[in-house]
Amino acid sequence: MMQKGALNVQKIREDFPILKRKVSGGKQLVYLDNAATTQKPLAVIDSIHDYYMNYNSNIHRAVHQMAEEATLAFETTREKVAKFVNARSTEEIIFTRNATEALNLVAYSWGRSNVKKDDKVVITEIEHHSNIVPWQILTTEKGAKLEYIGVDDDGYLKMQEYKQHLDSNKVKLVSVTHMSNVLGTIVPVNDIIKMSHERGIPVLIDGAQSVPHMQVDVQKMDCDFMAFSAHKMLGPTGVGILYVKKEILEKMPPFMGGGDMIKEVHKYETRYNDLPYKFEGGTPNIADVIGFSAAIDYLNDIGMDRVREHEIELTKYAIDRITGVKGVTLYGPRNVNDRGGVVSFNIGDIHPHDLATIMNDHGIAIRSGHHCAQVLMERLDVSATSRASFYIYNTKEEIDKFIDALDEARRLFKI
Ligand code: 7TS
Repeated sequence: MMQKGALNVQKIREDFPILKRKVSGGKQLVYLDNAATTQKPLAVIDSIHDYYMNYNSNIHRAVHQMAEEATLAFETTREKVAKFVNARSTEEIIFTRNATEALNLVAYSWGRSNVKKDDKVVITEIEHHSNIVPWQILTTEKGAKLEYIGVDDDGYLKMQEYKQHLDSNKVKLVSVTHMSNVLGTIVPVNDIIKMSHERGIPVLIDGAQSVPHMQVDVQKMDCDFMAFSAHKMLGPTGVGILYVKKEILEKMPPFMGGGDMIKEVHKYETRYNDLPYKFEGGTPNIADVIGFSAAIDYLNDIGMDRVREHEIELTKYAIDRITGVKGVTLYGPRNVNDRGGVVSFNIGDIHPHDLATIMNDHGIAIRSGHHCAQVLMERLDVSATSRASFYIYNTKEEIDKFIDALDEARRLFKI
């Protein structure tokens, strides 16, 4: 049953045993690295344990009872995923290892058969490396061009540049993140998709940072492809999801050949399996896909609107407090309605790794570095930033601890 009102964070925290952990010689853990990966509730851990303890079997093959149970549990997750993002059917949901593999699947399968010499693939300056490198590989191989939509100083995409790219007539694909993992910027994907479709160009959405944090509806958005990862939304590692509109998927050649993706194999030819299995060669990550089901149930029980509300509240609080700390440079939009729960910053000339080390001494886990977004780092003219990122179990008290530690670092470095 979906809950109502503000989140009962203390109750939620009870479901995450790891949050009780002490680190750095007895300090209470404050986990603020959720954009990298989130913690897992007991229900997810138990579900994986239950699979290995009670019905471990390969799927889609044998007729014995345990194989049927495993297949059913695996396919139940697919149904839940389809519903979670409002796909038309489970045929449109492909399991991969992570968002990176999902993005690469599109580049290798759809990209290789559709992108030709002198065509353009349009991405943005705020992309994660996983939505840059596959397109560099593809465009280099094909003699095609990779073009960027720039980002302005407030962290918003330069939509005028996007229009100019579209007007150049050679664009074959637009691939953009829904939410920046550094700036937090929520990209106006509806406008991007609409403008692109007016010219018959498909759009791939990197939903790795959006699907875990807000309601995402692929039909409403009308994206053609969307990639995301289970591990960033309470689920296990090793499970990625690729959504593709069925009419596009039907025309795509397979990504990897092997078991499970075939119907019949003869000496020199193969008939491929039905959708989506045609794109799932080899034994998949059965245990973790099954575990992901419990993560989706958990998020559904809370309701994605409430997840988003909680993060808006935390982000607003964090931005208000951090802007009061002397020497801080904050990146990304100031309006919390335009951003997710990711706060990237620098303070004086403290190297982010030094800051993260000081934070760690206080038991606080934040991320420092380029966040796999070096193109954006170049645009911001920095080599690295520090980043705090939030989820359903984080509290304002934890943000207070983070600000206190930041203040202490500032005093230590005499800023
Ligand atoms: N796209 C975005 C926007 C991401 O933030 C990430 C991971 C990926 C793709 C790749 O996801 P994966 O599951 O295939 O690794 N982002 C981060 C991060 O910000 N810190 O660690 C991983």
